[in-house]
Amino acid sequence: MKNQFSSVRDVLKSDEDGGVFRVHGWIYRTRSSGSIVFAVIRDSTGIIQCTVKKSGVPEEDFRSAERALVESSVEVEGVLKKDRRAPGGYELVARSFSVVSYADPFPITENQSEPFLLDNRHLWIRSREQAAIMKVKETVLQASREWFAASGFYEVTPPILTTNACEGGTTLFQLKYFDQNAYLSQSAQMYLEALSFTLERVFALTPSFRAEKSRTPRHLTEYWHLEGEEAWVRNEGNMEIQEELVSHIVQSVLTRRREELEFLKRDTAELALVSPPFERITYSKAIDILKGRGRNAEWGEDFGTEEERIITEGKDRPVFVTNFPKEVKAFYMKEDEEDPRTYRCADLIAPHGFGELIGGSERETDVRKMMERMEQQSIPLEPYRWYLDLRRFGSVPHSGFGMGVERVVRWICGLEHIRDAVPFPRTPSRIYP
Ligand code: NSS
Repeated sequence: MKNQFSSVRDVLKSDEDGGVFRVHGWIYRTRSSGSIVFAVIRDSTGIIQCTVKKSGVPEEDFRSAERALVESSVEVEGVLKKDRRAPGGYELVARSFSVVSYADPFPITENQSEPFLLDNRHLWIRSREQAAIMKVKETVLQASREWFAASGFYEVTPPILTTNACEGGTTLFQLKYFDQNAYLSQSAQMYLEALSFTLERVFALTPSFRAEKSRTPRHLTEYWHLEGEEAWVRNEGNMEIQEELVSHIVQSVLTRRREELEFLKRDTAELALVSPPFERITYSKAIDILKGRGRNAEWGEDFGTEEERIITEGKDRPVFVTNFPKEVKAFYMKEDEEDPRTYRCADLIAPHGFGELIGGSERETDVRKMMERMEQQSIPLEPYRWYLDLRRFGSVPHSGFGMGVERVVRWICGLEHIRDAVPFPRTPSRIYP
């Protein structure tokens, strides 16, 4: 008899028919029929069916089991018994059953509306689907950190409160910083550039904020941003880093989170193919593809979801689109001397409409070119004085990228909406709970 509590996974894995185990968790499902209660118990590792028989437990325990509603927290001691019909192939025949805390009637039942579920997100995150997604996300983050560490990157901690807009003034959340105006960070990039001239290869995982009113299945107003910056690396090297990172993430999820992907009904055959190199096509070529498919695409326009879907049609892994026109990208990118209408940049686009996972570029090192562009675009110089300084004190070629963690989780899990890739989504219409 084991004194301590075992996880549901360990109990099921033990394969110890007749063994005595104690588990604690929450009631996932329950039904009773006279002298027997079937309570399925959930913990962080899985679910197990507990059979509580009137004749098998103290009288008081049986009454507790009958009374306890879904999501009550419980402790059960029982004998493990093979049962093909039970989830996991075993049930726990209770010897004792005690309730830690009785739950009120649980508001979440089957077939509820999306707004209702989002209002009750603090409870909805207990669902097995949400648990599976959060576990995949944990692996995405862990695998990223592993890859960066193995590739000579330092993890650093840039600020979130800033006075400069990295990705343009239209999507800034402004706040009062005592008697100054400040913003929530859109990207750590500029600080990472500064840090890359100390540590050469740096990365950071930070929340990023975009005051985008776009209600799409791929936009959040607060998301987790994984960004890398590398001194002495040009755009091509930057893409190599990204394809290796993304491949390591995908392969790690495939080996460590197979069960979760199966639960989410994700077809993994295609993910298994994700390995370097990823295809690279220029923006101009992408425009030709779009035109070839009968799409009204003009050189100089940015791509939306539909364009990205068409460009990646028939592809089984993400594709880099390089050399975007200057007018659709930010002022800090490096001009491509071979095609000065464009920057040395790349967006990484996932197939099947999952869209842009990463935005990256080589950075402009010529302070004059940068200031000219800022002037043309009416960007005030003062907040960027420190950023321009980086070009004045031993600048070197450098590049970097930002990966939307929820975009990647959405793609890997095959989720319809990005909000399910984050436990408490923030969108234009939602900041509760
Ligand atoms: O605007 S980005 O394309 N690029 C940057 O912010 C660079 N300053 C990053 C860098 O070079 N260090 O955003 C990067 C990624 C983009 O590809 C998406 O995957 C994700 O950030 N992203 C978002 N995810 C969720 N919701 C929203 N609104 C969002 N915006 C960008």
